[in-house]
Amino acid sequence: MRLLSTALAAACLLACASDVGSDAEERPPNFLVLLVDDLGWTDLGCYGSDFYLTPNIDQLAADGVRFTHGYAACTVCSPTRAAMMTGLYPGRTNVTDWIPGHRRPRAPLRPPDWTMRLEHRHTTLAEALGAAGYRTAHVGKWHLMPTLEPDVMADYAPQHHGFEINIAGNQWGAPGSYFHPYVRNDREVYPLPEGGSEGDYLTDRLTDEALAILDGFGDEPFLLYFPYYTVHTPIEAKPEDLARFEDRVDASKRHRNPAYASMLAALDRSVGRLRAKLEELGIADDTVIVLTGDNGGLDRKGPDGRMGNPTENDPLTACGKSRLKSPGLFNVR
Ligand SMILES: [Ca+2]
Repeated sequence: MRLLSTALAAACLLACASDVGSDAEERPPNFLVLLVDDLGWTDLGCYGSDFYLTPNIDQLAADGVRFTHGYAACTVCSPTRAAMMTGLYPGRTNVTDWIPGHRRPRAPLRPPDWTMRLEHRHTTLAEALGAAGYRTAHVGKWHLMPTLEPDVMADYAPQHHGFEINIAGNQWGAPGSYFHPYVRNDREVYPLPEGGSEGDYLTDRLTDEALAILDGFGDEPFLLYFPYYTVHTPIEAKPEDLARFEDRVDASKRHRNPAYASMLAALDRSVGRLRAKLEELGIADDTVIVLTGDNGGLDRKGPDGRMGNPTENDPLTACGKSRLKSPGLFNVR
């Protein structure tokens, strides 16, 4: 498994994109890029969780490389996603806060003049690989569209940034619900092919879509960018997973949120299914898999210093933890 600086990861892939096709006899590698939303640095078994169970991701780590000193490009969603797509740090894309951003009139530092969308002047990973003959697909959370400019918002969707297929990529940073039909208040998961029924779980559904895309790509080289909505709020678990973890909660441990553990279990099953599909298609050895997080775990402590909701990042700081945080700045603790 490869956990590394998001900007560095994108830069590496863009470098690969410039090389592919130079040797007609050599098959260019596929890229499966898995971005987990709000994944904490100790939230995987292979990174030391004492509660969450992630056997498939642990196996990926055992089969690959762990990057133990990598850092996300920013403390919130959109800047890191722009970095993933361009290989540029947030200061270069000017996407320095989540879209549409914080409003903190009493913050001690004035926010920079930042861009609430991924501008088209940047070359994205999908555009670079598409130009090199790759099939390209986006499945999951995009969060790089200008929500405050509804007339042009759709012009910044994944399909206008180089992806030939877009499933579920839109302006929202979180689903309305993880359960079918995935809607709450004004938030919905779109575009999404019709189908599904009550009880269906979003992580499973998006994985189904990703597997179908892999089937459709056949022998062609591909970039499948799968930025999961999970494990971002709302913290919603499948009942069967929740029952499995509720009995294991131990207040003395670092991690002890059974619903969050259940969301990680669903994520882990997704990774297992994707790897199984690559094996089934005979392309596992031709596919580079990158798994990383976008900004660390959501970690809000209560007044007693104990974990509030939903995970724990100590001894590192986390998004939402410091009152001094300002757009474009890393947390000050
Ligand atoms: Ca995030």
